[in-house]
Amino acid sequence: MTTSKYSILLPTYNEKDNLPIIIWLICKYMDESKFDYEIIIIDDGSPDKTLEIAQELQSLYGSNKIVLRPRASKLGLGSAYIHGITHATGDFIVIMDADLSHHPKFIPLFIQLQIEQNLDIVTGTRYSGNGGVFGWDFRRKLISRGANYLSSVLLSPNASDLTGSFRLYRKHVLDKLISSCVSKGYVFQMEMLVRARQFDFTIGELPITFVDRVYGQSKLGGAEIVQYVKNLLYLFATV
Ligand SMILES: Nc1nc2c(ncn2[C@@H]2O[C@H](COP(=O)(O)OP(=O)(O)OP(=O)(O)O)[C@@H](O)[C@H]2O)c(=O)[nH]1
Ligand SMILES: [Mg+2]
Repeated sequence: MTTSKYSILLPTYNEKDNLPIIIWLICKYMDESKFDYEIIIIDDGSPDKTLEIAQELQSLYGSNKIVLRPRASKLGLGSAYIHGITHATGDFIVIMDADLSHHPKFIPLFIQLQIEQNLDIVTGTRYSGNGGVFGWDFRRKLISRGANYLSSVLLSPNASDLTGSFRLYRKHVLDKLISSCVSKGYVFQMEMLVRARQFDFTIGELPITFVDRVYGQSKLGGAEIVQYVKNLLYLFATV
């Protein structure tokens, strides 16, 4: 049994319907496997009042389990992670989406794999083994596959799912990666793995099933795709 503590970062923007379910699931799976953990919710002033729900959940589960680190306005996902990490007290950080696309049942499996192989990073992959994507239309699948294909051609990394964001990091490894990453937006996740290879950090992959967000609106549009490709080319040219 490990004595490590795990800080689970949940960035939220308009996730009031998903939050109670994801918190319940995280606690269920983490309590069952007896790992020490905290959940850090970083809400960016969601107009749907996600923060109020988070406060109710905190009084229900306790402030040692649920830590609130809200910000006043929507400052973006990348900086939400950084903000969360500065408040994390764990030896390991788990990063996941709060929209139920990432099932908490995988977290103990990430942890087991990390322990077995003494890894620096474990990354969920939708594109190898039993991994997969459910609920996406053809367009969305094509974009994700295309983004992964393009980046694997340009960057030839050692991972099959570069754009996924369900991962476990050793704390000091994540600190180092974040301080060396330059990109924002969707490409950020990819740059983290590319830099990890540069620094010779060890990476393990765990096949995950990814389901489309349960409640709320998707915001992936043309502008995000254009930005992704621009950032990717920048990385290609500089890394
Ligand atoms: N704190 C914070 N969280 C954010 C921000 N943007 C997105 N999120 C959260 O980050 C996670 C991932 O964002 P998503 O909107 O699910 O992004 P996606 O999975 O690419 O797209 P869809 O699920 O199709 O909408 C979710 O938990 C969001 O609520 C932000 O600016 N600030
Ligand atoms: Mg999502």
